[in-house]
Amino acid sequence: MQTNDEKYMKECIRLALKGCGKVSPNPMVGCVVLDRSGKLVSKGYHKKYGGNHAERDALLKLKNNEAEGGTLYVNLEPCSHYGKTPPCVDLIIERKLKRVVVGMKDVNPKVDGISRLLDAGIDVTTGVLEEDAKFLNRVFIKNMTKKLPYVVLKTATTMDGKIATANGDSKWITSNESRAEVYKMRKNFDCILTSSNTVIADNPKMEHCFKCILDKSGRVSEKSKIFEQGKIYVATKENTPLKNGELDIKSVLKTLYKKGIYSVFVECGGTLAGAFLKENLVDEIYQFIAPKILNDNSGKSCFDGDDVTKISKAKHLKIYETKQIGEDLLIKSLV
Ligand code: AOF
Ligand code: ZN
Repeated sequence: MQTNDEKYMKECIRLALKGCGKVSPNPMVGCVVLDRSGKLVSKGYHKKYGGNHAERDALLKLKNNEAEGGTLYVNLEPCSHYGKTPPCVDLIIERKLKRVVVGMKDVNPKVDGISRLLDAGIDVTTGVLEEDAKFLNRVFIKNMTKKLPYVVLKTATTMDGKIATANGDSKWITSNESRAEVYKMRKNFDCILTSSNTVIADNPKMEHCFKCILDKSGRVSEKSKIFEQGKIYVATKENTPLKNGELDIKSVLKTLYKKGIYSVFVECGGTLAGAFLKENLVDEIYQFIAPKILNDNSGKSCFDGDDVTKISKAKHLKIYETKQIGEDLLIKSLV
């Protein structure tokens, strides 16, 4: 049974999602206002980066006294700082709300809205559908707390986890439909990241506005198709520190973050994918699985690594979505 608070918080999250793809690097936020009799009188959401916050959007639709004694629902702690807009808490206090229900506390260190509301004598309930609120803004949380882009790694494998034969043949493991889905997915990220190995082996075009190639020794030719379009940042040993003789991936991600890249879609072979995973730099995996079995243990695996002798040492992911695409299966999981 869901409570009333949960019902309205769900609505906040639904409204927040309307800002998806338009508010980055800000969080997605939705807001619902009930008047003192408990009637839903206004809704709002954060529509675009730099625009009004959800609470302001919802409250400004009401007459000055219409929310007095009422309840405001919002999936993220209302802000208390002057950013691109004035503090939402000031408006909430001014409009004399009686109660504020919050999904999650803001991870932005500038924000301390809950204590401001409590000081003003407003009742505050926090943590309603907190897990859903955190899942919604997982990119924002990663950016704010780690100062790193959110990383999603894509892989396309046979049912026995192979991405190519031993001599590198990989075209194609998954169906046309899956590959079309990948083209669509790329648009949801600020950057596609790949390795020199992939560029040299497959010569992919990887259409996108911003691409990053990890190419320690400058082996990739500028005549490769990937250079035909979009901006490209090539990480080499000249501009990136090394770790165990390889480019330090975390440094590359830090550099990308400083360039305003908040999310990265990694498409590469088993070597780099394995390194990303081992360094705990992957937030999510999108795995396409084709109904094919290579049946050859010399085939290339999707995640290379060293000997692991105990299953208890395996990375344990959390699947949050599965979908059939053409004849393949797409599994999305949190690492
Ligand atoms: C809210 N509601 O709808 C959003 C919030 O630069 P600004 O003024 O847009 O402030 C951005 C910060 O404000 C952002 O990092 C986050 O902490 C908070 N965003 N807060 O109460 C909203 N978008
Ligand atoms: Zn605000």
